Amino acid sequence: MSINRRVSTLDEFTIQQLRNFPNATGELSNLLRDIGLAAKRVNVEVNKAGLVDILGDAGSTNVQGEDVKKLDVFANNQFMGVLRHGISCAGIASEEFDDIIVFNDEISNHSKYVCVFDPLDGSGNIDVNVSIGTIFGVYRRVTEKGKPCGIEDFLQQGTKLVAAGYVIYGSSTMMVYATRRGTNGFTLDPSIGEFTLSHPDIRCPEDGKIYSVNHGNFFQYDEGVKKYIDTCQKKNKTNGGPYTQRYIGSMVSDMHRNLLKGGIFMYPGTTDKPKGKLRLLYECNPFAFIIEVCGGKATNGKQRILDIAPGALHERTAFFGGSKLMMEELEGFLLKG
Ligand code: AHM
Ligand code: MG
Repeated sequence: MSINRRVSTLDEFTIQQLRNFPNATGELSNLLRDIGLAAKRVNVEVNKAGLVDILGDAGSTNVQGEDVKKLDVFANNQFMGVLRHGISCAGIASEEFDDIIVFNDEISNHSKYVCVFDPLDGSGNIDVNVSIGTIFGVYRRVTEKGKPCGIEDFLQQGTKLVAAGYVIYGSSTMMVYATRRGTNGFTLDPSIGEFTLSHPDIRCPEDGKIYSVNHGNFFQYDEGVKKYIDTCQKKNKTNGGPYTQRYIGSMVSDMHRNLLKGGIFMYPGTTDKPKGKLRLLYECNPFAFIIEVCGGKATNGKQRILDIAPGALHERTAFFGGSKLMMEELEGFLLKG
């Protein structure tokens, strides 16, 4: 089989994008390619996850005598490793670490960006072969170049994101990333080991018929959320209901499906956890950025997710995001309470 040269690889695409910015240094393109590289390594290990009994369990030694690491730790190390050794990133904040990691070397201190990520979101699903993902966001640092980065580089509002994206390790592996110019999706072609442009200029359908929420928590949700869910289940001429309920329990998979097909994803606060479960920096902000670039909306029920000023690295927030018209219908219910 010959290679189809009409299809751009991730590397080619990011380099082509550079031509739109004559003064660009290429650091963002580099950073995105680094993330693609780490994703390929993680993909190989995720695909072997079902062989854990043969290869050895996490924390044990496998048949080759190597230490086996938990997959989320492995993924974390891969993303941290490529970003540390690349030229574009001054430091990271990861869902896996309590504090930021400042790279603090000559090259990194001169880098323009910092990166936040959840290396393997939904990792509780690994054992049962359900799709999981990596989520990331890129900020331009606000601290002085030439010096180590600091916490203020990471505690920026989502409106300041330069890029955000995710990798879904699913029936095929895809990397999707958004900048203010648009959102593009790349599918990994395993035969050549390259991410290739498969979903150019993704737009989220303005309306949809899928709602995604953990129904088990229904009686712990606010009245407005309960009434909206109730409406989703009813035959309703104005909204075209009843809607279809789809909930994988893996945010990347749920958001990816709804982004392409049209729908709404919700992780509301509950009486036990008023701020819900999802983290603002690593999960909610990147997805809010992506969905907005694609024409949709994301809020915490009271304000736009991207406007929230983060107070702490690991803070959580309720999250509602998806197709514009579905979000507006939901907002009507949340306002009334
Ligand atoms: P994690 O970061 O511990 O993997 O948890 C995040 C995941 C999301 O991917 C998913 O949307 C959510 O947890 C599901 O939670 P729940 O099982 O409470 O519905
Ligand atoms: Mg997570």
